[in-house]
Amino acid sequence: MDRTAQLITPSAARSIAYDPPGSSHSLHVRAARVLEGNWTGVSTVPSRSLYPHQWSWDSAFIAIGLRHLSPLRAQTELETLLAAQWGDGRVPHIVFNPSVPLDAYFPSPDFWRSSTAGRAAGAPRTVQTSGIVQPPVHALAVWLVHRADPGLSRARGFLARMYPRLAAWHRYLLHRRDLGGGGLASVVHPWEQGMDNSPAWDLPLSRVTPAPARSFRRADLDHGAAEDRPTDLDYGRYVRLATDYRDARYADGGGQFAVEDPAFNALLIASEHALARIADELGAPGTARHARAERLTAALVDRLWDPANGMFLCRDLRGSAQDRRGALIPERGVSGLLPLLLPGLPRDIVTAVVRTASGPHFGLGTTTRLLPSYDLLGEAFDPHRYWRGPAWFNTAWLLERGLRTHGEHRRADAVRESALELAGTTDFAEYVDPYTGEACGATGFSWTAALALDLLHSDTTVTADMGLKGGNRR
Ligand code: 9WN
Repeated sequence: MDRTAQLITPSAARSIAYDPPGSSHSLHVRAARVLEGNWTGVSTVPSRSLYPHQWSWDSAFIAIGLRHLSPLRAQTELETLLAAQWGDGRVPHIVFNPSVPLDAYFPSPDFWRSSTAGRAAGAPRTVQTSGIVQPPVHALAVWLVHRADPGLSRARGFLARMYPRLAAWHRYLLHRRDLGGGGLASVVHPWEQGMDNSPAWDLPLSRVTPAPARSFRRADLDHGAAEDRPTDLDYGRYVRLATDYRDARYADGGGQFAVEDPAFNALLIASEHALARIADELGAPGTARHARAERLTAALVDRLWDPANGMFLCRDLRGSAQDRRGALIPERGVSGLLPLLLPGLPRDIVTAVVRTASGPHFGLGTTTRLLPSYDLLGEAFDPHRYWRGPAWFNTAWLLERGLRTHGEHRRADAVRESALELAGTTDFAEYVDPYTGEACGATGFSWTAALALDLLHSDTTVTADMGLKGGNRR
């Protein structure tokens, strides 16, 4: 039923404009093949070589694209992830595939020891997972997947089964992870925020003593170029933070790293809006959730908006002892532009964020081909090293959606065009040099293919807030 031939047919013709010269297949067909090749039967790996398990926010982005090929598969992707949820509500950042050898990825299940070290926090017994989380894109993905085929979704009770899990996930983040006491969720490890080696983490990470290099073996360097990946020093610190968290039985609040991040919280707020729509659909009015999403938007502005920089910044909760709320980290990362996604963002902030994105620090529509992950003028900028400059397709997709949400269609069209073009010319690269578009990291990367599909198939002619506040758009 679900074979590539069937997955690739609908609307394939729409991608013809993005096919590189000499290519015999449309972008739609090629993206579908990537997702087909990375499908394991119950979920999709981000990359066969570099990331051979299921990742949390990857799966949400992947499901958003998969819904255009197979709504059933998209539902299954999210169901598999949420089946590995812990009793305390956290959704783990990796769900391990038991048939993959332990040395294929580091840190492996024997590092995290979820079923023993995570027992008090309610880790599942039947599946091995990591103990940290990733950005909460899931309610948004569930909502968009439902809208792709509401009949199938209702017949399978998709929303009714997902809703309590998503509600518990948001509860975990808003209660156990409100480490700053101001209503926002904190991340306790750079991997949680998803932009692993962003220069925004350099300051908070500088206080962390790295684990000795001989105490672990990186598997990523078997597949990725060392100059495109985080350094050994970064890895030593990632390992120290994860080890300490595990040894504290994954109890929250005690770690050395605690940061409030704008993109993580913006995705949580967008997902709160989505959860409100899901509640409406299930006949339990989501008004209170919409109101909560608006309150969270106000908290985001209150705690992380920096008018002088015209963008949101991260707050380092373990920073200055004098400032009860911690200090804002003076680094411009792409994360600080992504609250544009929020329908309730005040107009003056929208204007300032769009100006910053289009200015010299990010070069949108001027010096860059795709939105860089970090300040082009920042001291730490490196066009090839992971999240320290390269452009990623998930952030481009989020910006495109944000621009459309606020009626910036011309700019959104330009982001869409270049993301589609670069996805095609780089064979769905993991990330690209923001100036030249040269491929970096893995190719055949799942969220690049999935989000290219979504951009190909989403309606660009109407205001697209992804139906978060009402209406019937996909
Ligand atoms: C650690 C899977 C993940 C993405 C992250 C990206 C990278 C892992 C790694 O790959 O992180 O979680 O090994 O570097 O930074 O955003 O989810 O694609």
